[in-house]
Amino acid sequence: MKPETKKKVLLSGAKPSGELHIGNYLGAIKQWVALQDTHETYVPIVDLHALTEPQDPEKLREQIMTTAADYIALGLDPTKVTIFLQSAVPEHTQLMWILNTITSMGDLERMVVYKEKLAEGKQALAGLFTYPVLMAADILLYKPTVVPVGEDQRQHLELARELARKFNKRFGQTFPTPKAFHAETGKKILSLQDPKKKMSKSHGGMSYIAIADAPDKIRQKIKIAVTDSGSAIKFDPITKPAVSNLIVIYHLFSGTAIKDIEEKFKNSGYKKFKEVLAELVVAKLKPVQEKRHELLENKYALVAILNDGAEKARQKASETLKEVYEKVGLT
Ligand code: AQP
Repeated sequence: MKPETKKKVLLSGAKPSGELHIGNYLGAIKQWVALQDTHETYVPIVDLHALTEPQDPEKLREQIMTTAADYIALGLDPTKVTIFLQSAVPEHTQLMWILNTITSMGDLERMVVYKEKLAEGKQALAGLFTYPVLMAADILLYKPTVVPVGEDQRQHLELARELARKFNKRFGQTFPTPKAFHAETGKKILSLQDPKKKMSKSHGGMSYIAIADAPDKIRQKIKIAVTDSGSAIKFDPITKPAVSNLIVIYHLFSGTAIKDIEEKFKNSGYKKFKEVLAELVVAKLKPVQEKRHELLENKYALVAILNDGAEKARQKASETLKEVYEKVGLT
C-alpha cells in the first residue's frame, strides 16, 4: 500500500541512549512492524532525548547508527515507513517551545520516570525534567491516530493528550488527541536482575538482552537471570514475577500460549526452562543480527535512508508547525 493511501497515522520512537534491547522490541517496535502496512508510519530515532542524560559524543553517534540498523533489522521497511533523526527535524524543538508555554510545572513534577531517574541518582537536569514536553511535540507534530509505546511511557502520553486538549481549547481544534497502544503482553518486560524494575538500557548489561548480544552472552544472561522461590514454571506475575517475565519472553518469541508453556515445562526445573528459552532467543535474534551487521557494513546507505526520512518528516512537521504558529499569532 502506498503511504499516501494510508489514512491512519502511527508515530513512535526509541532513544539511542544505549543498545536497543528485547524490552524495546517486544513492548514497542514489534507493534510498529505489525502496523506499518496499514498506517502512515513515522518512527524517529529520538536522539535529542538521549541527551537528557550525559552521553559520550562518539558513542552517541555510533548508537544512533546501530539504532537505525536495529529498526530495519527488526522488520521496519524503509520503503514503507519514515525513519529519521529527531534532531534533523527542527520543528520538534520549535513545537516543544510552544507547548512549554502551556505546560504546568505541576504536571511535570508528577512524572514518575523523572522521579525514578532522580531516585537512581541521576542529575536533576532541566532537560530531564522537561523532556515529556519534547515527547508531546514529537507526537503532536504528526497528528497520529495511534502511538504504540511500552507501559513506562503511559504517563508521558497522557501529558501529550492533555497538551493537545489544552491547545485546542485555547487556540481552536488543531491536534487530534493521540491514542496510546500498549501490547497486551509485553508492555513491560522486566529486568532480568531485578523483576521490580523494567528492563532498561541504563540498568546494566546483565539486566537486559540487547538485540545485538552474541549467542553466548544471551545464554549467560538468561542463565544468571534471577528466579523466584519454588521451582515451578508457573505464570503468576504477583508471586512469581521473575519466572512470569521469562514465560512472557518465551511466549512473545515463540507464539506459544502461556498455558501451553506451563504445560510443556511442568516437569522441568528453572535450569532446563532457561536453557530452552536461551536457545529460542538466540535463534530468533540470529537473522536480525545478520541483517543488522549487513546494514552497518554500508553506513552510507543507512544515512541515505535517514536523510530521505527527515525530508519526508519535515514536510508533515512543517505543515503542522505553520498551522500552530498562525494560531498562536506568530505569523
Ligand atoms: N522494559 C520494557 N518493556 C516494554 N517496553 C519497553 N520500552 C522500553 N523499555 C521497555 C519501550 O520501548 C520504546 C522505546 O523506548 P526508549 O528507548 O525511547 O526509552 P526508554 O523507555 O527510556 O527505554 P530504556 O531502555 O529504559 O532506556 P533508558 O534506560 O536509557 O531510559 C518505548 O515505547 C518504551 O515504552
